[in-house]
Amino acid sequence: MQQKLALGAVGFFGWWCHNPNSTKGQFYSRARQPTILSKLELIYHSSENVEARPWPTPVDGQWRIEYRNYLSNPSNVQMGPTWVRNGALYPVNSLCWGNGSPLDGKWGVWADYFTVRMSGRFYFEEGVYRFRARADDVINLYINQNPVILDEDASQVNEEYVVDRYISAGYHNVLAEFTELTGHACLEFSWTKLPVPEPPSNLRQIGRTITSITLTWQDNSTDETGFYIYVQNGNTWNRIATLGANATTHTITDLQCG
Ligand SMILES: [Ca+2]
Ligand SMILES: [Ca+2]
Repeated sequence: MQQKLALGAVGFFGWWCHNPNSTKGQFYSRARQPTILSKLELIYHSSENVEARPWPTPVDGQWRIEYRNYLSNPSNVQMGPTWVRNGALYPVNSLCWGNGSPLDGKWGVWADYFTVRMSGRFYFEEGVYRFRARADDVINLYINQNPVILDEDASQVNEEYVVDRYISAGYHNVLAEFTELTGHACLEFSWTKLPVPEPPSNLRQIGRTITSITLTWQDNSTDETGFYIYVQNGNTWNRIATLGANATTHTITDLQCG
């Protein structure tokens, strides 16, 4: 159920701090004097007034975007979200706020020292994906809580990070955490599924001794990073060699007559 609050200009200039474990929300005025508002959990700002409404629950395939302030240093305590919404980023996975506060402060964060936490559960086909990210100031990207990109040097802005990562088929939790320090604020990140290289063909034996065989094959791909050689033992395939790109021959040694 929605509640309309007659906070007017006071609400417009303030920001909200919400404790997710509490049924109370805290409103901070410009002077940072908290006023406890009972049973006010979830907040939405518009240009004319302030409404309380449930923050949306996460939806598969959508970003959940949370804005937060923090106090002058990333290591300091972050405040609760000032604004939460579900949906697409706009433009896709790319946001720039310039030097001012996002949406002139109507999302409750300052021009400096704020974070944007973007999380979602997205479906991936099996494959190798190329993740890219850059930010002014910091972007960290996680898949299933495992770091994919860690932008640990906040003094370097807008450097591009590119990481290739195998992703199994199914839903995976993606988390992108952006941190703005001062000045201009901008971030972009994306992922694309890399094409699968054309498989080799015409595998054949071209030499042998009593303990070895030499194999060759036709290399049909121009975008491979290498070749794996597997040997079948019963129902199990064991990888016995890793070769570089464009390899077309390999000698398997230490064989025993059986
Ligand atoms: Ca900045
Ligand atoms: Ca090749």
